[in-house]
Amino acid sequence: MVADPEAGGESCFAVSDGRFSAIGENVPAARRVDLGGATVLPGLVDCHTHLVYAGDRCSEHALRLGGASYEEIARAGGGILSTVEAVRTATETDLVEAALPRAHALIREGVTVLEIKSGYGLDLDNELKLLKAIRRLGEQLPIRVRATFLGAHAVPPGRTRGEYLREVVDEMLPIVAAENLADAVDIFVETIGFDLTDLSELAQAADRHGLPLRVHAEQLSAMGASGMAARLGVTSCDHLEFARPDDVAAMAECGTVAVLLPGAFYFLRETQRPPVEAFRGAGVRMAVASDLNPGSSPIASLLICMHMACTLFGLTASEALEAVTRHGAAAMGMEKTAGIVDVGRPADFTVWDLPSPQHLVYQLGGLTPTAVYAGGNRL
Ligand code: DI6
Ligand code: FE
Repeated sequence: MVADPEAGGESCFAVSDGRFSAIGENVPAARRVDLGGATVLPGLVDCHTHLVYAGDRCSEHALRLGGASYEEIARAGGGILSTVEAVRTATETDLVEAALPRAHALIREGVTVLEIKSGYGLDLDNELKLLKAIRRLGEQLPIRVRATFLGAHAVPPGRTRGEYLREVVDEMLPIVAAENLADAVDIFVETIGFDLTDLSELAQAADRHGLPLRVHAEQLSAMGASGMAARLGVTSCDHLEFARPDDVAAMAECGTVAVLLPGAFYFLRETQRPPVEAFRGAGVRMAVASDLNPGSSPIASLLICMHMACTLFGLTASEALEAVTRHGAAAMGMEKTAGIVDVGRPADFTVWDLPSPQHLVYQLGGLTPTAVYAGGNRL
């Protein structure tokens, strides 16, 4: 492949057996593709989505436009629980079919690694159904899909928090792990979700099953979950609008990735921004993801979220690009296998007819790569 002879960077790279095999000036190749001076970037990584769900929450959006808050709707039995009802009546095939167009929208923008969480089942059978749907998407889509078990997303009706967490830890997680249905575990720590004791219990359980933990932390209030989670060894803390200086310090010390989700911030019309300046100053790696879900971020576009990370949160263009490539990969513990063009890595890359990568966060809407390659194959 001949990439960008004028740009002063590497101008050629070779792909063999689905991996980058050489990068340089004049690499040998059996077949050459001239990319005509286009900009080549790594395949994009969307490291935080909930894109397998049924139904929609359009009427809730109308309520929120009329002044109701996300928490008020959740406490009145709407919110996540209304999607849970829709998921429980859907079949695994319904879920796969509903998710496919959303996944394809991301792939068209250049996403080649996609994380998807469960969390709308909230009982054993329905959480397994979601995770199996995610595994099926992984088989059907031409990109890498990673599944995260988010049984601890909300407390189902009629149960106490403690009771339900026991079920997640003692009944669901062992089966999820034994059937290899998840690559990571996640928990929503929030006043309308789970607390710090639950976080520490789930961390121990995930560890026993050899699964990495991630955490939804500090989205709507400051609970200190991100600092504690960092010390517990999670790979990423996600959301983080209310993270405090001691949380940032703990994440810096422990090498935890901060996953910023500007789509949810925008859609919920939040005003408290994550402490980007502090993350930058402390050297915390920042990722950006779509959080694609029906309630707080019905946004099937990682490029729009990158744009919002710049305009709403103050990331620079190059920070936003790293956020959806290397750092997105790191948030999933995939820093060795995704998010960068390097010899030996899977040949996931995107080709753009743009003067520079900065244009990705300049134009809003209507941008697509001219080609997307995953594992060396053109999609
Ligand atoms: N935080 C979020 O933004 C999503 N989950 C979470 O814990 C929202 C999920 C939803 O509202 O359906
Ligand atoms: Fe989320």
